[in-house]
Amino acid sequence: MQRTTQVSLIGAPTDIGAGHRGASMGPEALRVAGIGQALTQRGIRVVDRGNLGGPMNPWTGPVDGYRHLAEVVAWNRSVMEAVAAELGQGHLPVLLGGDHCLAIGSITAVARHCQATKKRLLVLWLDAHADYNTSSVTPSGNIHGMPVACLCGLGPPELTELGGTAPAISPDCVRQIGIRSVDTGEKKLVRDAGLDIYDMRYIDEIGMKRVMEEALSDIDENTHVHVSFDVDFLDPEIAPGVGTTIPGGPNYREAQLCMEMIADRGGLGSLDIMELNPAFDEHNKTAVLAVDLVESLFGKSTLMRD
Ligand SMILES: [Mn+2]
Repeated sequence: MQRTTQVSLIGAPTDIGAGHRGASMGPEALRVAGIGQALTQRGIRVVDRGNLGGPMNPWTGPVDGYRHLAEVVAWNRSVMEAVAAELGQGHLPVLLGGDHCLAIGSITAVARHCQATKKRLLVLWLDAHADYNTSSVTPSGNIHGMPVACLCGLGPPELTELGGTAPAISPDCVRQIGIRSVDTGEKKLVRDAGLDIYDMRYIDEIGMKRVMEEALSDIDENTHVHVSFDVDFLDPEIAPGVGTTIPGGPNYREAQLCMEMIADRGGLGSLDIMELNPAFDEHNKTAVLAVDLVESLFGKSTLMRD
């Protein structure tokens, strides 16, 4: 990003697509942890747009394989419109989630913006999960396990066609990093789609540095980089404040390096910070860590180099 680019914070306080209640408190926890001030201190102009509104969580079971589909659609439509409005003004939208189903709205907006401005889109999906479930293979019906599939055209038309036509994106513009939990039926879908997955086994084997070099290798000046940061990407030892903790994630240094290398490469155009769940957190420490990592994503080096 350019130093003069305005960052717009957009809160989406809902857990409509999640399997646990509480991600609805994520936006405020990120504000309490100082997300706005941290970016302002980096010399970035930050405007907090406040929170979007939407339907309450009815907390009902799945219908035809989906929980709360109508409410998920309503929230995603308002996220899509808010993100599109910021991009249209040349701002860098930062979506404060909220559960990860909202990435459907966010990335649909980003994809349409890239199409209109003839930019190439690269989505970096930092997550413990592939989020590539469909109604026929999902164990739970929770739509936060489905956003990547929906964006790639697999899912209910209300979500796959949120931006008008499906698919919103092609699987080959997605790089998934940190993956360590893929459901049985989901594995086949992920393979069939040819998703580019840098799982924890691969990170263990070759290290975060080489993983990020590979994942970022084809970024050029015309690339819009969208980072969709699910806080459960991080190891639960350092980030307990999420609903779906999976052991064996990146540690503090690996996560910092990941963010720093994205920053070094340039091209960041939009960001989601998702699934932070204060109900599971300890004195807001996961929110503080997320803010720390976002600072690195915006160019604050933890090393003695600047
Ligand atoms: Mn996720």
